[in-house]
Amino acid sequence: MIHNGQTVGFSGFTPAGAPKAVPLAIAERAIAAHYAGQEFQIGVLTGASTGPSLDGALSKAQAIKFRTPYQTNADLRDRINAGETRFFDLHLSLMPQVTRYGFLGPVDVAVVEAADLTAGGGIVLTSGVGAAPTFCNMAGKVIVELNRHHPATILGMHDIYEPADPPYRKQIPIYKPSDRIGSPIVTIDPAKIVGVVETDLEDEARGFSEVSPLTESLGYNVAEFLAAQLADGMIPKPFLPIQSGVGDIANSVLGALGSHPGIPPFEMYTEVIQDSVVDLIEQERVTFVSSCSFTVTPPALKRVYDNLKWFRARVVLRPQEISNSPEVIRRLGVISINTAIEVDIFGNVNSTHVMGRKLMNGIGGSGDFTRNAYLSIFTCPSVAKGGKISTIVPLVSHVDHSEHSVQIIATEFGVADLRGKSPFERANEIIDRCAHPEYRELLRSYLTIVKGGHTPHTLSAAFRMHEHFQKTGDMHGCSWDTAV
Ligand code: 0RQ
Repeated sequence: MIHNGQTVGFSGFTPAGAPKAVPLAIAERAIAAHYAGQEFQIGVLTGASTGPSLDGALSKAQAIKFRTPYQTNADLRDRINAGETRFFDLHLSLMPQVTRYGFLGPVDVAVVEAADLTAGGGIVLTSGVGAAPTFCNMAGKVIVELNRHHPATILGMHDIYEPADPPYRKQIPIYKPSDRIGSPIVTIDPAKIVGVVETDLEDEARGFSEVSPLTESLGYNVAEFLAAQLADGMIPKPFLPIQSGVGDIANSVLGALGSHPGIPPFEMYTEVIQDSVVDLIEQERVTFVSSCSFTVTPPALKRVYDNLKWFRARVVLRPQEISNSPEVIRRLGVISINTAIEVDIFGNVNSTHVMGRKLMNGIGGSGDFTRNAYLSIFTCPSVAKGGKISTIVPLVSHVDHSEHSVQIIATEFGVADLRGKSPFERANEIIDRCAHPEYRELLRSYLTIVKGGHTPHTLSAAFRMHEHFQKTGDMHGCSWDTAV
């Protein structure tokens, strides 16, 4: 049913809710075709990243011609960076919309993981929604992976809503994270369902590293800052909804927010629920979460499924077009917290590329939230690769979030507040509060190379720290001497 050159839309968001058996079968088919000297590659559309059975197996089988919008898989990353797979890095909120607009071409087949099927073409999704409703609507054929690992009683956790396209679009009527505006099921013409594959497979979300002294300090700094903002009246009482990205730092920051005495129980309007949020919901430190997925480890998901009634009253899973909607994010006043690879002294953020060239994961939903947040925060350790790389640099080697959208930077050393500051003031704030002490003098001296101009850049020196690392394997020892 799936042929060379076709485009397939897969359900899920992160490994949560992504199909596993059908992509493995497609990978086998590709390997057999390649062995027989035939071409077999498909376009892979998803909600976000997926797990080893989808991106991993298909990229190992050299079966992915085109991929969008986000990935985290090591094999796929290698193929993208080798130029073998074309990758389109896209804001996640836009994925359903650009699919409907036809910007990515036709969707031939949708493969959707379901917890249950109802009479009349109703699909009960599982732990992640992603762009599944749109793929089901757009595709000519739908293949359902009916995964018994997810209980049918998850029915009611999802809120499926697809906005009309311009010029007929109306406002998305969400005024608080818990508002429900759609249907608990995806409804399609049952005649489009060309196959049902029964499975019993757990989600493939990765675990987390233990909280380290560094992630603990970073989390504490963000929590202290937000508690002080609340006490000063800069954040309205009782508090605003939180969005948090994925990864060890994000997990640790959420843990710190949850345990800080100056932060009251709060709501979240976010795209992923990580393990720490499951803890906080159980502890009633988080009172409600609107999300696109449960990106949690299998033991954490088991806790959710063992206590479904409790969690269904406190969690709604939405399509990414709604969980990441700029309109709703700005209306609700979301506080966004995402992770940077590098930050420059003026507040531009690189979340996606190492040394300007090598893709790490992708922008994900970080841009949807950052640009529209009440308060936009980026976190990162002050150094990478054992201190040989300063994550604070004169100019980022790739721009994902510009200085016009980024308000707060936090590292393990402190928090820089960029609001209302000129480029020169921002540079001093970031260097003094966030840079590693070993790199502070070097960064300060960058500001003195030339005088004048609104933004004190020296074009011939702006990437000197990166160049020095590429030549010597270390940013230490870099100087501006020959740069001007
Ligand atoms: O590499 O594992 O080889 O040592 O980058 O860095 O510190 O482990 O951090 O896992 O939280 O990932 C930005 C990639 C951070 C992630 C990023 C190297 C570092 C390590 C990972 P190693 P850490 P994390 C949510 C919203 C996308 C945007 C987003 C991400 C590896 O958070 O993909 O937030 N964000 N989306 O050593 C060279 C530097 C480096 C560096 C870090 N300056 N130079 N290497 N590394 N900084 C996602 C969704 O929307 C679903």
